[in-house]
Amino acid sequence: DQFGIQKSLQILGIKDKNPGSSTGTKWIGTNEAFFASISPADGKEIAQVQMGSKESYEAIISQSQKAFETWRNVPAPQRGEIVREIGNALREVKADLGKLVSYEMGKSYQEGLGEVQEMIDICDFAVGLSRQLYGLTMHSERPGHRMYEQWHALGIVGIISAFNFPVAVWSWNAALAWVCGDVCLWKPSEKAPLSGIACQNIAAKVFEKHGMPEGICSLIVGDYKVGELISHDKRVPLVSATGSTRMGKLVAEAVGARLGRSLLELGGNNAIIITGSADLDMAIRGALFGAVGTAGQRCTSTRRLIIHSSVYDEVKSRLADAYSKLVIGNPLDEKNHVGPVIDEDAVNMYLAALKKVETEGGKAVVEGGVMKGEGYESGCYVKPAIYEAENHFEIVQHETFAPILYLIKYEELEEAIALQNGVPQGLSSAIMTLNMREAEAFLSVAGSDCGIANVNIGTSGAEIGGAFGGEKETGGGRESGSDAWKAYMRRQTNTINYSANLPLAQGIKFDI
Ligand code: UN1
Repeated sequence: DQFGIQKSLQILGIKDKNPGSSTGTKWIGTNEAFFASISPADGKEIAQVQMGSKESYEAIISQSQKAFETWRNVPAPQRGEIVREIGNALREVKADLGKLVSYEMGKSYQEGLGEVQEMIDICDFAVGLSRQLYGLTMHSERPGHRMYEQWHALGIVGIISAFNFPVAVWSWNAALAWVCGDVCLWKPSEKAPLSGIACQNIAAKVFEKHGMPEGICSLIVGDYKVGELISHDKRVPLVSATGSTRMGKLVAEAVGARLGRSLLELGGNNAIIITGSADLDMAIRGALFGAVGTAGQRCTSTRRLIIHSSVYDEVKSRLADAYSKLVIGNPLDEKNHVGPVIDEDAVNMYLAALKKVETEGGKAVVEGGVMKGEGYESGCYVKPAIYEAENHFEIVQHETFAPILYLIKYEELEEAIALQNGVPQGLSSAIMTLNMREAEAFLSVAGSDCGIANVNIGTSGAEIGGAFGGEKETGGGRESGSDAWKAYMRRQTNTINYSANLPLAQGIKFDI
């Protein structure tokens, strides 16, 4: 146990066999099977987790409904105080939780730490927000009348998160939802359930310490079937789902059919435009981290480089050179740059994509392949690949969750923007340029159509202070910073008459 995994598991309260359903500090056993969470780093079983069931789901929902009645009446700044303590508890275990995330999901230890930092940051943000859940006041058209709006808690928020950010995305939702007065039911990815259980242990302890009822933070481990329970359930007014566009459409359909709300953060197909005036040192570094960081498994990962013809050859050769220096290996070993993808299915999708890009006419700049030999026993380590391709290729239009980067050449900026926008997804985008006209054109209404558009920064690694999410097949949801909190509340418009008359709006006369 070279990296001290066992000690971290112990600190995080992970046992050999873990029930997967919880209302907080109470864990609920089911009749469902236990399954192993396998680390893609070394292929070893970390621990076992039990699937939730229809019964454990029902138990959680009824406890959550009760808890909501208490929690919504706790003043928002006091709710913020509890979220502050959750943030502090996360600070204490940052190294252990970062390690577990790295080991269970396969991202580098540095990125595991970064993910926990993102949780701490959103807790801080939510604490401030707990005193800033502002509504507007309006001037009434009627004398002796006052109008204003207020924001009320919604109820149970269902959070469905993906394996690639197994803890941070939950916290973006939960920290905001809690200060808004909602209670949360989380279905973590069944590909990284232990990271979820660790977070559940941390948050539940804080709620318990404050004498809060069970049911404010709940968790249920399961596959798409549990996801279906959540998305079809009228008792869950908001479902926040992160994952594939395919999954998001199913969630949106089910939630929409009952006129519930969904908040979707789905696939990206993110490009960096590298213009003729770009600082190429920065462009290469930005592209490199964006494309190979998290082994290409961020929804913000850089998948396409749209490069001006005047710098195309230079960018291509410098990238190939940088790729040749990448060290692939155990993500917990800090000398490695690239860890594994999540599982064998992901390896197969990567291989299928490589095959597809070749049949469509792509040309390899850096060849891919599966790593073999010592240190790669899990079978989940793949070589980051680069292909020259065309934007219209079916495979380029598609989000492959793996480190495959496509190079596309352009002549005019307008064309580059059209290529950048010419995919079904609309999450993140970037331009590398020192030319103010190019930068502003890219940011203008006729520029990038994405939810995130950056200048001289890569596509991934957004800060929590901004609203996170994207357009088109990315699903339109916004999480995290700015005014994303509004999605977790219901707005109520109030008109108050303090006059002795009852005039109707729009000057309507109605006398008897
Ligand atoms: C995701 O990949 O689902 O902007 C989230 C980023 C991270 C979050 C990514 N802060 O890359």
